[in-house]
Amino acid sequence: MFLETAEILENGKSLSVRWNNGQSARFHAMWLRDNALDPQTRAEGNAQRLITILDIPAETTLSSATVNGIGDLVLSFFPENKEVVFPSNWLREHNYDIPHNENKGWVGDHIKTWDNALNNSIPTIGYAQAQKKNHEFGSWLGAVESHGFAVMTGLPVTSGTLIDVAELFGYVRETNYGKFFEVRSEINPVNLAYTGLGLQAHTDNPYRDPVPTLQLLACLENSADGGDSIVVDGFKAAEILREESPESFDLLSGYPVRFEYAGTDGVRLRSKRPTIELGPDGEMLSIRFNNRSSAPFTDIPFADVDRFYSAYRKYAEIIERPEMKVSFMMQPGDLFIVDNTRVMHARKGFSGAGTRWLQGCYADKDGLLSTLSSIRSRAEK
Ligand code: AKG
Repeated sequence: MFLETAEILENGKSLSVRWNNGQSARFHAMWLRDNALDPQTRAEGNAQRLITILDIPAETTLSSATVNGIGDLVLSFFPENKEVVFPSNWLREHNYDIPHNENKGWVGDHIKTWDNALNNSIPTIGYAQAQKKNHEFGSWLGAVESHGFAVMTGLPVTSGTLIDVAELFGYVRETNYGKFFEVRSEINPVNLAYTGLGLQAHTDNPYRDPVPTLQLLACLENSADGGDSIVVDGFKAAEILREESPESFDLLSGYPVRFEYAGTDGVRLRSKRPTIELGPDGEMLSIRFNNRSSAPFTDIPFADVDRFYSAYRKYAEIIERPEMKVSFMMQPGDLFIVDNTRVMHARKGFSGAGTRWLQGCYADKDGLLSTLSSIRSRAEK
């Protein structure tokens, strides 16, 4: 696609362009100057910006705007008298003159919320395939981005292999639980996860700030009775809450709650964040939900506490609906990964003569998304 016209508006404070498909957009002179692509503004190679906002004159306007022979935009900025070319496709990809989402709790197009229909199509890859870091592995990472949940099978049943999985796409986040931790019944557990109790659907470690954004759990043994794994999409549950009770959604996104962990000597972790965290533009950013590590809520005005508890209960009830739950039984060599800012995991209680042994570790989404993006751009070449 190429540009056909460019017209200066507001005495040079902005301009309007039109592409050959009829689409048009406006851009501000200040925005264009700040985002200039020339080598004095952006370093060649790493593309980092070489100037600060203070290097741009506050009175910047456009003194001329034309379309060149290949349909790109050529601009002159006043008072710097600086000429900059903007490729037509770059402008289209960075167009901000578009309708913006005004609903609270919207999710981007890259996010697909789900319920238990996902039981029939859980994104899954074999470990051997993942190690090739090819297109299939890219699709699996893409599922972690879009669904916040995916399964890997065929791992060697040896201690620590989950670290090798995390290192296929990023970096392990080491915590007070170690580089990885054992999830099995213990006599004096430092965490209720290390017992045979059932665990309500939760996001992990909400008492950290920032929370680990990914959790991996790998199975080494599973011959106990019970212990089924369950995952629930916290964004989907929040969407349902917003639909069924907008007031509850506003309460859970409008007031912070507190979390705390003090189960090990020398460790005292605390955080204060909302259950449903929204960005300043209303985008749903994350969920923190964990009955075991909730601390007393002391930031909700007295007058709103009853309404808050009723909202909190509604959200918990939605999470418990059978149609929200994807359930599966982990077998030795299986691993699952969740986006810990969105997807909750639970397990049924287990007992009996057999053994259930999982190992868990944390990692972060930035590394995963960076690997995904580089696999995708390799595929485009
Ligand atoms: C955790 O380690 O965070 C758990 O929730 C344990 C899950 C399980 O045992 O299946």
